[in-house]
This record gives sequence, C-alpha cells and structure tokens, in this order.
Amino acid sequence: MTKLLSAQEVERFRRDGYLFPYRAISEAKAADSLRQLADYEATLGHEAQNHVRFKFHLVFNWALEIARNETILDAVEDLIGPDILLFAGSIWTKNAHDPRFVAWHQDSAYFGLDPHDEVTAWVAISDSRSDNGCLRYLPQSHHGADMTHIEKKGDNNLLVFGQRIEGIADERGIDAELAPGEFTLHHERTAHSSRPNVSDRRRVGLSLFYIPAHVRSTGARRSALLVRGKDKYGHWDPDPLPRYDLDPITFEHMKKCLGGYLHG
Ligand SMILES: O=C(O)CCC(=O)C(=O)O
Repeated sequence: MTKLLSAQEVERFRRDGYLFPYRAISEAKAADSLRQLADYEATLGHEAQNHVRFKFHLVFNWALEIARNETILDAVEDLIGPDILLFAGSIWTKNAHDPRFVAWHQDSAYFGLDPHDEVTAWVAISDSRSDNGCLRYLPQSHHGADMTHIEKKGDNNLLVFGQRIEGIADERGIDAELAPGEFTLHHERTAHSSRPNVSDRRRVGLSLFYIPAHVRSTGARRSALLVRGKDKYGHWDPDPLPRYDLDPITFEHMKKCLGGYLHG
C-alpha cells in the first residue's frame, strides 16, 4: 500500500529514474521562502549558494520545514521505505539572464553511498521552466554502472568540482518544468543537468537527498537527519537541529560537512 504515488508511478520511477510534478507547498509559501532567501542574500551581498551548501536545511528553518514536508516524505517512502534519513540538501540559484548551467552528471558518482538507493527531491522555490533553466533528466540513465565523469573547472558549470559526463546529446534531456512549490523525484544514478537562464526571472530550487537507513557512507563516518521512521542501523551520526535561522552551531556543522564533501 503506497502513501502518495500510485503503483504505476512507482513502476515508472523504476523504469525512467524520475517523476514529476508533485506539490509540496503552496505558491504563497514558496514565495515566502524566496523572500527569506532574498533578505538573507541582501545582508550578505552575494548568493547564499556560494557558502551555504550541502546541509542548507540545517541553516534555515524554512528549508528544514520543506525537508520534513509530509507529502515529499510520503513520496520518498513509496520509493525507499519508511525509515528515511536526509544526508544533504543544497540550494541552487540562477539569476535572470544568467549563463550558469549544470552539466550532465550523476550524483551517485560523488555521494559515496552504498547501496545506491538515494532519492532526490528537487523543490521549486521559484517557478522552474525551460526558459529559466529548469532541471532536466536523461530517461533510463540510472540503469547500469556510473558513467565516466571528467572534472573541468573554469566555465559556468555550477557543480563544485566542475564535473560532467561528456557526449550526452543535450536534446535527449526531458525538461522537468515546475510551478513554485512543486517537486520532482530522481534516483541518484539518473543523469541530470540544467541549462542557462535566458529569462527575466530568477530560478531557485532546493534539492533534498534522502536515503533509507540501511545505506552506508563509503568514506569517513558522516551525519544525517532522521526525518521519518527509525534508524536501527546507526550508520550515520545525528545532525544537530537549528534552534533558529543561522544558528551558529548548525552553521559550523554545515561548514564542516561541506568541507568534508569538498576535500574528502
Ligand atoms: O538545480 C539545478 O539546476 C541542478 C540541481 C542538481 O544538480 C542536483 O540537485 O543534484
């Protein structure tokens, strides 16, 4: 008995490696989140994604609320079972007329997880359409082993290592267009990308990386947040929860985890 997805949708996820669109929060709530992000960025003088990354949901309560959203968790439970940890969450912003893009990649090549049972929910905080650089999927690319990634920095690729899979014909990608507050789901091996923003509108999304509790980290011991069910395995240390936005304790933790990801 599934909670949100139909048996056909679960089957489609297994076949194609992604599903969309589903609604997580109202458009008004998404607009409020966008405003809170913009307010913070106004005090910073630059984009939050430059330094609040990997555990974004531990720094802002609006993001934590989305990370624990019951509808998202119902959908994730239908795909990976009832005991769910969130090990990372990132904000992705592209401004109006922004040449930055995300190259084709598979998260599985970088996440260091075993087995590869991670599912990502990508939540649109603004609208996310073809013209402002929505997420794109390569159907059925999650079957088989990881593809070869090369790392090349110095262009407008938003991925931290400049990673990319070369040779994918871009037109084979499917645009995952979303209204504010809607989300997509994809398997960690599904190749995905996004194009530059050629519109007058900013595009903002929050990606949330969920694993079933049996998944291990293949590298050093790491931390994660239990968002549903029980963790009877103890493969992950518990993440601290923010007492308020920009809580120095969780901010430091986020920085440490980001450093571990970048250097580990
Ligand atoms: O937001 C984007 O354009 C890319 C997101 C992404 O690559 C991810 O969530 O892993």
